[in-house]
Amino acid sequence: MALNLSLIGAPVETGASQPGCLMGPDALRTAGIIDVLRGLGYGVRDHGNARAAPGNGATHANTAIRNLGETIAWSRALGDMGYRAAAEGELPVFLGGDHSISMGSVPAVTRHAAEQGREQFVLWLDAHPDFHTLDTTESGNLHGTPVAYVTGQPGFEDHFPPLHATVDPRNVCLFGIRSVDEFERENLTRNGVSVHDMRAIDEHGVPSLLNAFLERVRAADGRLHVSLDVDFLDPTIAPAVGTTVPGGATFREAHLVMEMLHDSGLVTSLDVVELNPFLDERGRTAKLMVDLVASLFGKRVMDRPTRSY
Ligand code: 4U7
Ligand code: MN
Ligand code: MN
Ligand code: MN
Repeated sequence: MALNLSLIGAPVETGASQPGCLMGPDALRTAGIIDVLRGLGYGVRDHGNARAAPGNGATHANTAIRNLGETIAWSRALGDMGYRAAAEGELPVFLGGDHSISMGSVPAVTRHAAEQGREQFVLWLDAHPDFHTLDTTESGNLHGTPVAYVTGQPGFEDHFPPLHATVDPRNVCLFGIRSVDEFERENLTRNGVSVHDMRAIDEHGVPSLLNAFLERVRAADGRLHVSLDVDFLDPTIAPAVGTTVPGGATFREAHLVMEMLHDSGLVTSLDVVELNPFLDERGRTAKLMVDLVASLFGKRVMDRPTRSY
């Protein structure tokens, strides 16, 4: 892992139905993310909260879509900032903001990977696949669309910034899934996306499923972006999210994922998204997210021989 982390605050809530994610980056800072990462030995550069140009009033034939122009502007701004951080050799950590920020973060790192001749992989830790296109979203909430955009599904090209490189859908692993819309189910299979739903995690456990994916990343000498949606976690431990779905990852499962990611040494960028501090209980979800990020960057209970996966 790179030694310098670039924190990019993305105060975005225009992709979600409920307001509040705007406060996410500041809540993560209040919960101590900078000191925790410095304490683990990293150089941390906090770029503060990004700003986007005003929305251009873009519209779409699907009139359910909300805040299209604003989301396009955020994709462009975060795409530029993230690309610069990655090109300077830092490891970008995007502090959301709702999940539409990944329409900037993932293209940014995928562009950098392509320029290095490296393949981009994405681990999507989420209750939802976020695989709607502009034509299929019924809620119109664009935080349900980033995986479709970054893998080059049709219909985005007339609206969103052109992608320097797309992520091969077969290099995407969705993990923790338990709320899938009909269109998503069919299209995920057609595109060869790996989907590990909660049933798969119950039956096989975190280690075998995650190790298989990490081995693929390693074999391809790929770069790995991790996108952590708060609703990956069970709502009983992480209430501060607008889209709660019961039956999520436990405290122990989530920490194990983070610890395995750290031991792999493969992670090259991260999103922490969907934290809605307005819905939190005395900062407990914000603190949990910071603790998970700490585990991903090397916090451990005991030293142990590093296992190579
Ligand atoms: B999140 C949903 F219908 N699929 O499109 C939609 F269930 O970033 C949810 O994962 C999207 O929180 C959830 O609105 C987006 C819905
Ligand atoms: Mn999501
Ligand atoms: Mn989700
Ligand atoms: Mn959500």
